[in-house]
This record gives sequence, structure tokens and C-alpha cells, in this order.
Amino acid sequence: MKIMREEAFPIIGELRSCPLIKRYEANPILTAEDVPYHATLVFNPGVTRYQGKYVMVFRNDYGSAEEQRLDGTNLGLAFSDDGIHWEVQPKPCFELSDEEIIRAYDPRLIVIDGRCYMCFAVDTRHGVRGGIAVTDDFETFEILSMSVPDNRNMVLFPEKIGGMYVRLERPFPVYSRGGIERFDIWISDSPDLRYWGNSELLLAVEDIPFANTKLGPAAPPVKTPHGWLTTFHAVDFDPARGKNGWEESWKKRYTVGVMLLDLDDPRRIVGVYKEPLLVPEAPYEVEGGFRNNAIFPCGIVLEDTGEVKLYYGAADTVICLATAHVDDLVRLCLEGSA
Ligand code: BMA
Repeated sequence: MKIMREEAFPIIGELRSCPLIKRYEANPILTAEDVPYHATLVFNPGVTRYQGKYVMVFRNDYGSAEEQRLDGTNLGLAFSDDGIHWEVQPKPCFELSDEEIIRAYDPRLIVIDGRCYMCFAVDTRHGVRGGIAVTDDFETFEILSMSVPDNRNMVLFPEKIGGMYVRLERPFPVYSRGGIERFDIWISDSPDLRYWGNSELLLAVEDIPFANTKLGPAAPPVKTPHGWLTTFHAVDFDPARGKNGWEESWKKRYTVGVMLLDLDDPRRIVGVYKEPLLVPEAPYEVEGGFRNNAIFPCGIVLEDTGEVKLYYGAADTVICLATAHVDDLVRLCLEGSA
């Protein structure tokens, strides 16, 4: 049976951000103007602390904002001493393209045993693949694995659990789910970061009241005494939405959710906050962008003070920061509501 796209998406309606998370008052923290080479849309930043500095690898879709045209994608590199003010390095640090690969994008950084790993999405002529690379200097990257299509939005846990590396990922099974976008978060493990298996469904879109089309991992999980604090993006589609950016129509809204996974068995969800943590509301999230109404976190840092810094792409156009206290986020997950 063919499900009509409009029928398949119960309308979610108005949503509000949780008052326990605050946007940085001088957002955006990085835009195309800060980049010393051809840059147009600068968004979806992977961020971690590595060798005494904050490191950001961000997506740069370059083209012409005036002509609303995009020509290609590379990944830029920036360093910071405080996680707020960034110095963008003179050239991009990562770009994949050949006869088969169109581009790599949406980097997520995670340090495991002193080495920096980067998960990224890869558009190819035969589907979307999830890649994992390792680097020690952000100049050379060794690609360790590339998934089969279609998979995207991978994040690694920052340590082995039960002797295995663990990742969250977001395959997109279209034919088997009524021909519509209904995508969930999965979990897999690996002995060596190259060979992945033991895949299981972790969080389904129907479990999240503010999503009606897809979920995906956002920033990598962060360790707390109560479990792995794990952000995800949640998407709702509303046919009444019209032109919300450069394209003729953009009917999706990307919000952010948060859950807690068991420390020893991350396949077990300890708690999920049933409302969104962050919803597009600020001007740089809802207007003037390539795709408005999109908040897409790829980076997170837990400070010693308990402050969580969440780094996100806003409207697929600029990079922003929001902060919360880790104890508040854990409580939201454990109690399910604010
Ligand atoms: C997702 C990804 C992200 C993007 C988001 C909103 O599917 O492609 O890169 O930020 O859509 O457009």
C-alpha cells in the first residue's frame, strides 16, 4: 500500500526550547566571514578538546549566497582557547571527491585513547555512506571504515565499552517503511573501528513525540555518573510550511532531543526527555538561511564545571553555541519532563 506523504505525518505544531539551555548571547560564533578562503555556508561543527585546545572541524558548502548557488563542500579547521572564539586555519583540512565520491560533510570529532577520530557522511554516486577516519594532526586523516549505503550521522562513544568500540548511526530504510522517510537511531559495535556488527535498533521515531519523520545521532555521547548523555536531532515535517530558505519549499524542522544510555550497556536507554531541548526560535535559526528551521548539533564539550557546550549548525548557514548544566540535562532524561 502506498502511503501518501501528507497522511503519514501527524502534525506536531508549535514547540518551545527547554528553559534550562541557553543560547550564547553573541551567536553565531562562526560564519563564512570568519573563513579566509572561499566559504558560503559554514555549519554542522564537530568539536572536541584535543592536546590542550578546543578543535572544530566544520562543514563549508561554498558557492554564491547572492546567486543562491552551491558549487562544492569541504571541511574547515579552527582552534580555540576558550571554546567560544575561534581561529580558522588558512586552508580546509578535509575534502573527498573523485569519480565515485561527491563530497564528505557533517564531521563529528571524538578523542579515544589520545587519538582524534572523525565520523562523517559521504555522498557517493551509489548512495550515502558513513565514514570513520583518524588523525593526530588534522592534516592527514586515515580512513578506517566506510559503511554500505544508505547510512549517515555516525557518532562514536569516547571509550570502549565491554571491550568493544560502539557507535550510534542512522541508516535510512525507505522501501521497507512505506516509501516515506521514517528513520531511527541504531547502535553497533566493533573490535577495531573497521568491522561493525551486532547492530540493533536503539531509538525509534515513534518514541519521540516531537518527531514525525526522522531521528539521528547529534553530538557524540558524553560520560556522566548516571549514564551516557546523548543528544539527537529530531525532525518533523509539516506540509503547510512553504519556502523557508533558498529552495522552493523546505517543510522540515530540525530540533534537538536528549537521552541517557546505560554506562555498561548503552543499548539500554535509561531515560529520554520527552520534550525538545532546543527548537529553532532565534533569528539566525528561523530566517535568512539556506534552510531555515534547522538546528543540527555535531559537537559537545563537558567542562570540569559541569557546563555542557553544545555546538550546532543553524539554518544550515552559521555555527552557534548553547550551554546547559550537565546535572539539569541528566535530570531531564531521568524525569522525562522539565
Ligand atoms: C540533514 C543533513 C544535515 C543538514 C540537515 C538540514 O539531513 O543533511 O547536513 O543540516 O539535513 O538540512
